[in-house]
Amino acid sequence: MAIFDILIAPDPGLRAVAAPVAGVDDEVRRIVADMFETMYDARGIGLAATQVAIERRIVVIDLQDRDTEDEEHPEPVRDPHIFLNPALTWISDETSTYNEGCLSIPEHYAEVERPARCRVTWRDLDWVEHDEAFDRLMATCIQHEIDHLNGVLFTDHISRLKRDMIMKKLVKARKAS
Ligand code: GNR
Ligand code: NI
Repeated sequence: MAIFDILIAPDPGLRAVAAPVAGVDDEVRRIVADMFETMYDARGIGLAATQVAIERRIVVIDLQDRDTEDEEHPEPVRDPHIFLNPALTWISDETSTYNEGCLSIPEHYAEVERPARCRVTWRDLDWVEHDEAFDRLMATCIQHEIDHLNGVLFTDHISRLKRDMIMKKLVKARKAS
């Protein structure tokens, strides 16, 4: 197991369009395991392979809040979801707004309006096909992650003024570090 480095915007790698996974082998299984380790370490609720410089259509999500650890239960409760080649097949007209964050845009958050519900097809590690509708935070998160696979960031969905402000601060923070 290993923790990947996460690309930080405006890294051009975040604009890559990822290629479909052709099948599951040990390499894909290792990437998924390391993506979970990376996501849990960074305390994110989702991670797309694009964010760790792997241009493959692989997403991991775990919406469990990170504060399930306590004295009686030292291990956090996990609810891991794996999506290989996820595709949106339907989006609702109704929208919802979440205050989104992104591990590739650290310490910046913005209200993002997206379709409130969506339908997604994907494959799992046994190469079984799935087709499910999602709402609430899962709908927002899977759309955020599929955006990453297409080189799109949440800042592409907000006003240019807010986007430019965030990007300027990210460039400044990088220069300072
Ligand atoms: O950790 C994350 N939180 C989050 C909050 C609202 C909407 C989407 C997300 S995904 C983000 C992790 C990440 O950057 N995934 O690509
Ligand atoms: Ni993100």
